[in-house]
Amino acid sequence: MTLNISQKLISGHLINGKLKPGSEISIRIDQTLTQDATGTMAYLQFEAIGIPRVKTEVSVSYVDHNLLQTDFRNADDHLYLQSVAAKYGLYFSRPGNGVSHQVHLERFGKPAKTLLGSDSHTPTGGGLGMLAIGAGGLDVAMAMAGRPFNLKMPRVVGVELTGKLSPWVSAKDIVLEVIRRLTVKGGVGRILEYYGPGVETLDVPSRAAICNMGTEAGATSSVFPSDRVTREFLKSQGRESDWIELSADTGAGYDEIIKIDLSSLEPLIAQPSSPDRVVKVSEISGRQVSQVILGSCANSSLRDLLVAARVLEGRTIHPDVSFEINPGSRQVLENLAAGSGYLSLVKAGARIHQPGCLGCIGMGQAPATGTVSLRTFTRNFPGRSGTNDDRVFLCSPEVAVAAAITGAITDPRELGEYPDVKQPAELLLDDSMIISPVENTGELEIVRGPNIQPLPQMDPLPVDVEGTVLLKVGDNISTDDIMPAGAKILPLRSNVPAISEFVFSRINPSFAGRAKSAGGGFVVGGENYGQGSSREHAALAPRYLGVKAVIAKSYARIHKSNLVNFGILPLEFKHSSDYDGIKMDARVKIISVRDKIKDGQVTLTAEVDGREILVRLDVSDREREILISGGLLNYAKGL
Ligand code: MIC
Ligand code: SF4
Repeated sequence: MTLNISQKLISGHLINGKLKPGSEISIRIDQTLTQDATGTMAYLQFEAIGIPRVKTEVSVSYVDHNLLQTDFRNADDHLYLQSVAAKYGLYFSRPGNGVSHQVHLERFGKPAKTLLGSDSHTPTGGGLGMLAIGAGGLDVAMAMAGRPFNLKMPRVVGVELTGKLSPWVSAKDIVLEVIRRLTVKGGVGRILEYYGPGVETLDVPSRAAICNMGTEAGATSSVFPSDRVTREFLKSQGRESDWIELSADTGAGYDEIIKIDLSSLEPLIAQPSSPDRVVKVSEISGRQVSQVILGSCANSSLRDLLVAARVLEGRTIHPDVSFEINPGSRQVLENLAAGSGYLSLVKAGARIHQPGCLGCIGMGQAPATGTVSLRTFTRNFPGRSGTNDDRVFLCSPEVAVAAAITGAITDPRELGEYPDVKQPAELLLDDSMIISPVENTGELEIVRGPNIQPLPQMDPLPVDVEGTVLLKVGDNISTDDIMPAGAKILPLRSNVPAISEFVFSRINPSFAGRAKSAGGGFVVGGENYGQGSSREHAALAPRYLGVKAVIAKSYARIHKSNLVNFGILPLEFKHSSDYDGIKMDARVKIISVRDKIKDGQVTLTAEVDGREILVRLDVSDREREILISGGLLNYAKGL
């Protein structure tokens, strides 16, 4: 039987199930990663599972999101995470060492391994030929405890790359083209597997950038072969021995195919406020820009920063532009500083920050009212930058630097000769900001400052569920809408009662108060409900407020699993026309829901203001048990 890369990776780790798209499979997880914003909760859950040491080959705890320390809270979380890592045998990547995905690619990722991360951009590892998947923190905690990861076998989309990129066109343009074609929901339930002669023209940072943003199309993962280029990258990291070859068998097929001729691509840009609102830069050039930021796990590699540095040599940025740089890792920063790149950026007027997520998740760098911000980031959901009514565009480093120079959206091909920047073959390597695991950790104490609050207890599913519709929302509601992030709310990630006050706060500020006084209720959504991040707080905090079920037209993968993990029923309209008939405050009742779920019923009858509609519960038998137990932790404790 001939297999594509995704099928090889899955069958090499398969514990249960068959490679039949849509059916439930369990896979063994070799590596895990967490970041601080999801990590505190993940480790509180890991502690609750009660295992003395992680059971994976490699588990790394990164601190990259909550870097602003405006009071004790984020600093408390950092200490908690460091002490947990020491106690349970994890690597700890210290604050300032860089964005999890960039550092993991550089120092830990290995071809043919599986990686589960509590961050939706974990698929970045696909650039090295890993099967890298984003999940909720609780799923990652389970994987650290040695349990398999469960998911629906994805359909494998072959993305055939032919030709070669033209000057000033780069990896971001390839993935923006993929997102343009698929939209933010076209990748749900799919792995995007890249193949064809264009693959060998792309270096690993470029491949990683492409895999990183497959997430924006809703994909479960994205993956490249592991070839000569991968070997060179690992060699430059002093890790050539981690390389193995990985390619699809000759004649292997795909469930669907997308074809992209790299030679025909032009510089692209995603307009506010969705990553799929992609147009050619040339179509909207001339719009005034007041902020440009180069950074995020999509585009903050050494290659990306060196391109900017070379273009800016001997130039200065436009006086109306704030040009900011968030290096992806200390390795990137050190190597930039070792050459002439750092100096040319500073001389040009760049504001260079510490390595980390920073403005990508609203930890500072909010743009001014009514202004355009061009970012090389991953997502531009409304208000995510920290400014309401923001106008954030997503683009490549080439397009970003062109705007920094001209003060307007500019086709970078107008800048003249393209600097042909390559990732250096020899790099300065320095792991002094990564603390390695040690043995005999029994005596070590975990540091719990006042920001670390215990996990809330969850009751099992009641016999009937009943309540009012607390909120009705439209299509593509993101987890940034459900549980906003930013400098004010992120420090509350380890304090569920406090963070729950902010559920839906951007789009419906009275939500938390109404949910509490009504004793909970229902949320009604459109297509692709819960797109975007892996943050389980978008399920956990509504659950804390008493939300019993969401009824939506369809769901994003990670959020649907998170709803199940926290005991919220992820129901779907059987007839999507019923969505129109439901109003805010409608009274909803599902009688004997517990027994029906136990009996394996897929279609359930819900009474909405006395009228009956049909809803579907499309989950596996295991997920039914989890829902009945009131969530995954209760379920796991009962095993
Ligand atoms: C994001 O980019 O939205 C985040 C912040 O990295 C999230 C994780 C989180 O909310 O903590 C993600 O992508 O999963
Ligand atoms: Fe950090 Fe932004 Fe990447 Fe999320 S998308 S991990 S916030 S850099």
